Amino acid sequence: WAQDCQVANINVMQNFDKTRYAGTWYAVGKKDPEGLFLLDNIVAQINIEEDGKMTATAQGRVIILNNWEMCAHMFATFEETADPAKFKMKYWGAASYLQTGNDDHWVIDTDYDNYAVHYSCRLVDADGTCLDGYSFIFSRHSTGLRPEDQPVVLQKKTDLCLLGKYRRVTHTGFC
Ligand code: ODT
Repeated sequence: WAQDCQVANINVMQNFDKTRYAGTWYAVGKKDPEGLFLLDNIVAQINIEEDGKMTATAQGRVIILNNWEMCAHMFATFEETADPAKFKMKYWGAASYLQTGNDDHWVIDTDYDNYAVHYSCRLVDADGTCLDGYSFIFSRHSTGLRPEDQPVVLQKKTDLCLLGKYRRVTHTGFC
């Protein structure tokens, strides 16, 4: 069996429960997209609104205009799709010069209490593989993944054809 790396064949979380996904997540690993935006100190807060819709806020260190370092405050709304683990995420910043966009937000795997593996392909190539995408490894703990979660996450990185493409996201208290 060979990995085909087709975006359409990526397995996402089964029976995804957004209410259990809610709360604070610390990014501990990230595979960057082209035109990287969030650098480190990335913390996301997922909320479930009274109407049941998922929203989020996030912050992270960014560098804009080449050398202006700041903490970006970002907002997002999520549109549900036929698959409960696949969302469309519309996002924007607290300031107009921050990034805006509409990305896929796929939950690949999570135990809800410790780790989550996120994936977003922005551009699917003609051969069905991802030409430009990003992925976050989230932890409930700012210190990183628990040792017992590391093999699970490693397997998911491999499944996503992104093994070796992640960098560690540090939390220094900048944001
Ligand atoms: O850093 C990059 O280059 C790619 C990331 C761009 C999207 C960042 C927008 C964050 C929107 C607000 C909050 C959402 C939280 C969701 C969790 C995961 C994705 C950031």
